Amino acid sequence: MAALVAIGRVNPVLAAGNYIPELTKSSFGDNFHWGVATSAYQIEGASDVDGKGESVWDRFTSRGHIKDKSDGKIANDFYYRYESDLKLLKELNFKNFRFSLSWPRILPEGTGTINEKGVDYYNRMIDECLRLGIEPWAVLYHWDLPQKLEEKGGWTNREVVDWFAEYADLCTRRFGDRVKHWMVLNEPAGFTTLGYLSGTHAPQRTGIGKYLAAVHHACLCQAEGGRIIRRNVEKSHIGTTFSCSHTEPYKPIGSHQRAAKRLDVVLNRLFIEPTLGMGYPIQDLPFLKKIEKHMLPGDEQKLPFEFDFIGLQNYFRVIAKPSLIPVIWANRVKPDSTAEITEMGWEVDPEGMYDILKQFSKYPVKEIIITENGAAFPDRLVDGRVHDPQRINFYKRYLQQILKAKQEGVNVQGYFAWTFIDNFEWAEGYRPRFGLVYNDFDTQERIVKDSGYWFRDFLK
Ligand code: GBH
Repeated sequence: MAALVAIGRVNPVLAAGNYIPELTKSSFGDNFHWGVATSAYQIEGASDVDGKGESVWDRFTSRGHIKDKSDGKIANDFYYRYESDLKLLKELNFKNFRFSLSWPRILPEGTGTINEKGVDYYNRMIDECLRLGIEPWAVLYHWDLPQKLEEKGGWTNREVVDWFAEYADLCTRRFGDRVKHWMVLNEPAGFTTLGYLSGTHAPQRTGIGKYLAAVHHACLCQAEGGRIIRRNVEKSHIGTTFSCSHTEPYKPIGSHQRAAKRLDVVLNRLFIEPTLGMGYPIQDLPFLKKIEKHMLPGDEQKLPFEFDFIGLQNYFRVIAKPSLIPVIWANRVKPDSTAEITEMGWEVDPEGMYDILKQFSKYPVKEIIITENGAAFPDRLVDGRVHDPQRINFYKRYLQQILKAKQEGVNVQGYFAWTFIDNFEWAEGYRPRFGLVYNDFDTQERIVKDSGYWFRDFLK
């Protein structure tokens, strides 16, 4: 805690004696949704079988952009192993499974011809969930855009709104009789920033103009996707997910506070505020005015949608200081040497989860669900076991902060651990392991980590 104080964390909770509630499943309530989250490209494998089309991630990985030169061709082989994996999920006492639908598996060209074998796979997987008493939670888009669409401009082309509408319509018609929980996008801040600005992710086509176009089109799809689900799915429970990080100034002085505020705009506010009918937060980051160049008359009315829940995904806080380069809204300060960090270099900061929940609860949203939270640590398989006390500790502390926020009136109704099984961690490859279950990538053997057993007992 000393390290946090040293970098100027202003936390009234700590000042007030840092009350931490006792962690029990029942204190979250009987209707609380406990689950794990996954995504198609990260676990399915089968990247070019049964008619699946190429995605931007197939292309990106084939160019050797991944740290360990790997790709998602096999990943966890979940496409073929979903039955035993879902059985294992049930044994760990999770009742909810979050997965994403792979757009190019369903529509290989992005639009037009339907790949029935891909649809079949999801039908079988969804049916297996239901047979086991596991609730399926589907995400329409978790970053694997069909390569064919990227070749037409991808998220920077406004036509993506029509392409996405066709895809969303198809998915909800085919699966909506059985899937009731839907999420439109996974972390639009993630795929727009990493894919079209920093270029660390696919499709690595970067520039401020491309980024802003992608942001606006993602916001249009977010709302349009919601409307399509509502139209096609009876008794639906509709959400979308946002990454978020509690943002603090490095020093308690004006320039740092302003930097933190700018970073807060791009990390936390940019995608939710248009959905709520508040428009883009241009006032607090004037540079965003350039987004208007990508807007057509009537767009403002198309941006809002009343979601049943918003999914928040929180991993770390962000500390900001000003940047000397005008186009960069702020610099991020790396955690210092005394901070507790994960294998991703992310700071373990449970209180940041509490802070961000408090921040988002000020918006008029019906319900919040933590749709991702978790950590990578350097796990080792020793004598058939994986002892990961750091991860157990991580989960306990983050869950305590969620519970605390909930007890103070924040309407959090679910929690999804990221993630079920060690998988393809995007640009990092297979090294950072986030799973509750260890994966031996040579044999595809699944070994439940101590943290997996911890959840099993906690959820009993
Ligand atoms: C999630 O992203 C992903 O949904 C999931 O697929 C992934 O495996 C998991 O986390 C673990 O990494 O910081 O300005 O670049 C979480 C990481 C945090 C990345 C927020 C994007 C926002 C844009 N994301 N970040 S920025």
